[in-house]
Amino acid sequence: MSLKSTSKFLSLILRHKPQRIGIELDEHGWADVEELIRRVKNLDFATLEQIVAQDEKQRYSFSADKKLIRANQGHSIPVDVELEELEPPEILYHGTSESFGSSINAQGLLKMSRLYVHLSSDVETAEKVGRRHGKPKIFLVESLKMFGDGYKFYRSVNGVWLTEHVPAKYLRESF
Ligand code: HQG
Repeated sequence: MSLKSTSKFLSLILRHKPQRIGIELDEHGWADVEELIRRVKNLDFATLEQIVAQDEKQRYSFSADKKLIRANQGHSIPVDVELEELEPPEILYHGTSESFGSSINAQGLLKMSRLYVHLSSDVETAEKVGRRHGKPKIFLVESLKMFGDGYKFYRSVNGVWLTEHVPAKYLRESF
């Protein structure tokens, strides 16, 4: 397996389905490194280190002693990855498919299967995220206004902004 496909498989295990390889995550999303290596074919510690260091989106972190590993964000299973609660910038961006536009305009941004709605601080990243779903469409989120109205925002250690729900009144369509 290439590093990229191994990294994708790790996302599945560490964010969504640890049971797929018969492991459990603790309440903070950590998996035991030795156990993970034992259960994933052709995975060794050096490869894992390389993925943690080089993953294009810095999706994973080791604990200080490198005995544990977790995904930094993106989970669908309920774990508390100790996200940093922060005041957001004035505007954040969400990339989606054009085909979801009218539903999003009606319901706002929902977290769907994940624990949070994922937002980015730059349009380029949002474009890339949107392209995963089809013809991309970008929504601008009036995040500072939301924050002022009491909504909480978090930033994962790899720089993804997260919030539980973005009501439609804080959304603007770009372009
Ligand atoms: C859409 C990737 C209809 C939402 C990315 C999105 C990200 C609605 C889809 C991270 C809706 C959920 C997360 C509504 C939201 N009606 N559709 N009311 N509200 N949606 O994959 O944000 O590469 O769960 O717009 O880079 O696309 O995996 O979320 O299109 O950071 O590390 O429902 O995943 O990171 O899709 O992506 P997802 P996402 P990784």
